[in-house]
Amino acid sequence: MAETNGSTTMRRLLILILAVYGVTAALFWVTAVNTATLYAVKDSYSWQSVPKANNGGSNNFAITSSTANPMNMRGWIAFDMRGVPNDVWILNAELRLRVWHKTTTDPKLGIGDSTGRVYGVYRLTQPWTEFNITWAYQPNYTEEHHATSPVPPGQGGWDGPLLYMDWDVTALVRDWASGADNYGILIRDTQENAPLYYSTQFFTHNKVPNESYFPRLLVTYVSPLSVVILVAALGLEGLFITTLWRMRKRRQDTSEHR
Ligand SMILES: [Ca+2]
Repeated sequence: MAETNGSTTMRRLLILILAVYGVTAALFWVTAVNTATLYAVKDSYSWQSVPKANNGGSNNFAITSSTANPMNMRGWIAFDMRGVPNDVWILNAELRLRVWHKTTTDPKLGIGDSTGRVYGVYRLTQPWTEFNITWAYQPNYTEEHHATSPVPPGQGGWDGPLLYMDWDVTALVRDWASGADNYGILIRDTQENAPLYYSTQFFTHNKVPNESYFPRLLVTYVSPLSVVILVAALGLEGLFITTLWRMRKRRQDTSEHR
């Protein structure tokens, strides 16, 4: 009989622990973990074949790889990081671009399907302006903490379907948070000068109907203070549960010895 009581107590205790810790974790996630959506503050792209042209006002930009004209194309975007508070811990950062149009296979025209092409995102190390940047006048960038992603299957469009391409840029955004100058990013095909013409066009923040078209950075962060509060809460709850357990045990021992 004592054994049955013991296992019932154990089960109740386990449920209590799971409930208390589960509620705490859920509360923490809802109240302390935030995601900021930062839209592009400037974006532009350039053609290698027209090296002195600026496309800062275009409603799209293309990332292209090709040895033949119009050759390679690269894009540049910047975000205002003031949308993320100082001194927070960045848990995750994701770059998200909405796809307008991808090239599809046409061997006669020397065009390839851009699905699966790997595009890299690199941290810029020099300033630039939206309406001055050109292929001939590009800011430098670093390979450090760069991110890569394959072009997703499917096709985009002005009226949908909604197709996004994402990069995990957590390490790159952490560089900005820890003091690296934020000049924005470069996006380019990691294998430029392809024998076929591969191109993916994305929407920009210019001349598009609304923000759903804009390039964006989704930054998920938590403040160190809320982590301290979480650890303290879990500690106190642990203490509370241990005390309950000890009281139960003592009462049980007393009744068994009667
Ligand atoms: Ca622009």
